[in-house]
Amino acid sequence: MIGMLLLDDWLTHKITLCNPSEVVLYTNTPQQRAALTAQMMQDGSIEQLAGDDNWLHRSDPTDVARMEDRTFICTSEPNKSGATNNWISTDKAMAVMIDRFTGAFSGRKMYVIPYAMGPLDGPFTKYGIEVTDSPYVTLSMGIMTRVSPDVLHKIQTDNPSMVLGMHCTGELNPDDRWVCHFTEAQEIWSFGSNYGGNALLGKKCFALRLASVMGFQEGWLAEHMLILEITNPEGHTFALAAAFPSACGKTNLAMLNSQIPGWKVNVIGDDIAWIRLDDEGYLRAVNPEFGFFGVVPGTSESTNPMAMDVMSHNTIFTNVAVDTLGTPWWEGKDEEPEGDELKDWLGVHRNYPDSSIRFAQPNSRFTSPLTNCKAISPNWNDPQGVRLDAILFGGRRATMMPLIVEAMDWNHGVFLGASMASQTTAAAGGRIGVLRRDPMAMLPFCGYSMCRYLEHWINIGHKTVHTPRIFHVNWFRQDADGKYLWPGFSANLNVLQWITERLQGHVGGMDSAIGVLPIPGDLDISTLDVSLETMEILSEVDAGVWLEELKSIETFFASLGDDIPVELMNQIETIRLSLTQKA
Ligand code: SAT
Ligand code: MN
Repeated sequence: MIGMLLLDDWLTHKITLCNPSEVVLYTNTPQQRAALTAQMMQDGSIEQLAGDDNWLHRSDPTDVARMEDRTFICTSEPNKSGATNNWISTDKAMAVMIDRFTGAFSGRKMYVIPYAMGPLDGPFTKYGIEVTDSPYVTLSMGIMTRVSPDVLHKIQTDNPSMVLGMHCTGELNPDDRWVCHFTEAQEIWSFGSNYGGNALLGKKCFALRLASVMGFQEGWLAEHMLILEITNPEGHTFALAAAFPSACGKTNLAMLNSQIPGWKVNVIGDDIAWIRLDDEGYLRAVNPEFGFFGVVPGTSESTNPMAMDVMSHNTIFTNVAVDTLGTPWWEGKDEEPEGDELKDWLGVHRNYPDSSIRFAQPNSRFTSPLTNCKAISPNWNDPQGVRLDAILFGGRRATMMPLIVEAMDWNHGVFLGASMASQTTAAAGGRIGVLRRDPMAMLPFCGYSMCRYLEHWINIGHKTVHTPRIFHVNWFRQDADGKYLWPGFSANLNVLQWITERLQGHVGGMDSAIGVLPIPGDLDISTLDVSLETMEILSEVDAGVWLEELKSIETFFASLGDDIPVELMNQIETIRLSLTQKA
């Protein structure tokens, strides 16, 4: 991290290193944005789509998701990064980066982007500079983070510490792709990928990996969580944060379209929450981001009408297909494209329909400003954030995990988060559909030791006075034929309803070995096509299966290091005892 006074020196050094043809200080003014867009249309890196201010970018075919095996935590001493991160020494990583960046901007423009993470005058807001050679990254940063002349002015007058980020497109060679986090200096160097979390350095690199380290040092939490507010017919509003791995429905839940009269859901964020303890002992959450970077395939008027509206204007699409009218198209859109031909995500003309190919890349995305969302909370830009009433954890689990379970207390809740597991998706490189444990959905995003991180979670909860209640949800349980048992999407509101009723003390619960389950009939399904028998299956806890699950959790915890918090190990013993007594 560096203050403004040293920034000039830093930048001068980087200009000499990278040797650009021109340096552009990008503050996202309408003129700058228009000029950049025009230039990108000309060089072919975007094309205009139908509608108001909609654009399509095609990434390199090898560069379509985060690459966890090319993502590094770099510290001076080994093992500080913990068992779950790829570690390289600061010296080695910096030598590789200096080598890659030397002269790498020759003949290209260097964009220098000052940005803020969080509301401009917020006490918890942090600042960064991203240097990049990519116009696409520059344009996207202008949507995903706060970039403006005001932000530049703030940086120049207040001289805050800043996270510095270097990004270079390079050859886009998958084997020479590097996303390096220097957690001691709080610097990011990213080479060889222009995709989302690899290249928009404010997002996962700063707001999660580096911020998790800051949070550990400063006593707060940087989390892979959506933030929403739910209001009941009496006008009582509850704030919830929820952690799910990438592409498990965070955006859909955050933009939930209430079908139940009198209930409403407002979104504050769909991916990242910075959470702090306030003076009265509440946990407060802000969304440090300024936009949505959501998965497109599967989004339709029936699954997420709000997202459909969000991406109807001022949006950059990445890797979707496009029809002859310039309307974007993707699998699961539930609308036929115009004509019998589509350009697929690679830009190749293809006959439509053709069930043997994917027209849109499975991890294709939309990048839109938060303010596009009609369901944005009135508190979305509150510099103090919102007080959290509940925290949700969840994953994609075909079996055994109930629809909803409430933790007995904070430590048990942290255990539910720590033992979270999910079938992998297309959001990250690698195999799809494999079960992997992903504590708090932070496995790819925690910038230090997972054991220390979990201990930090335990400690923060114990400092709260008004402790948020913790729940675990699973929308993805399937029957023997692989059919989802729960309708998901807008039906998830019925689950949120039960949560608010628990918070108000209006409903009881059934104690089980793994947590508190809804009493049959309490979770209202009258608006849904779900039977009571299905609800029973969705609340089933099979002792034999769970005893096996505990073994697998134990093995996983051991893989995190030998200093897993004793509070979490104790949870395993308590649950095992309870299961064996019941079995
Ligand atoms: O590419 S990103 O990491 O920004 C999106 C995601 O996987 O959540
Ligand atoms: Mn994410």
